[in-house]
Amino acid sequence: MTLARVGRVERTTKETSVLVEINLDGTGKVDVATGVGFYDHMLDQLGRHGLFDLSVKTEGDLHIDSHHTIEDTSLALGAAFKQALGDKRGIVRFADASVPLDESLARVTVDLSGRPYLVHTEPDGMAPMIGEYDTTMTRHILESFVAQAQVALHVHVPYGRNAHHIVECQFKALARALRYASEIDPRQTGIPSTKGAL
Ligand SMILES: [Mn+2]
Repeated sequence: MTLARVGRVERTTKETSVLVEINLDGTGKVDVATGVGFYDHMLDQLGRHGLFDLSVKTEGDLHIDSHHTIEDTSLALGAAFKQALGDKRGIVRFADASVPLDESLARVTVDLSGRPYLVHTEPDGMAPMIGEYDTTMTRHILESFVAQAQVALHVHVPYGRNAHHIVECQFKALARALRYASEIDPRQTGIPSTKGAL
């Protein structure tokens, strides 16, 4: 009997209150409300294309700006993802995914390594805002996720023009890469590391 691969993280500070629940073996059922419309749209992509069941509820200090709300949600999401992976027995571990969105392309490579590392590139000269979403937050979201999920993550957008497309293809490719890397490999009976631990 395998344990359910679920994570639940509550994170409360003076700036935000976040609750994230994730089931890695879900069907892409998503219920997200952060108060930042475009970010909700991105988390929706993450759940649907990752085939995770994902619930995110954040109440943040949006009267200041959306920074804390976005960052703290990503920290909690990373922590919940790590919790859901458990000891990583039987997982695929490494994966990559390329996803185009019209004129933009994202390439994401991940190692569920236990070590946080982010490499991120995207085109210069992006529009600064998408609705209430500051486009410089994409890297901050990835940094925050990586720090808590403890994964090595490489995200590249070699080309793209529309800011909405550039950001959205990154979340879609991230979803796919996380899904493939976290899937159970039927031939993998142990923890996929020569160290014996991840
Ligand atoms: Mn910050």
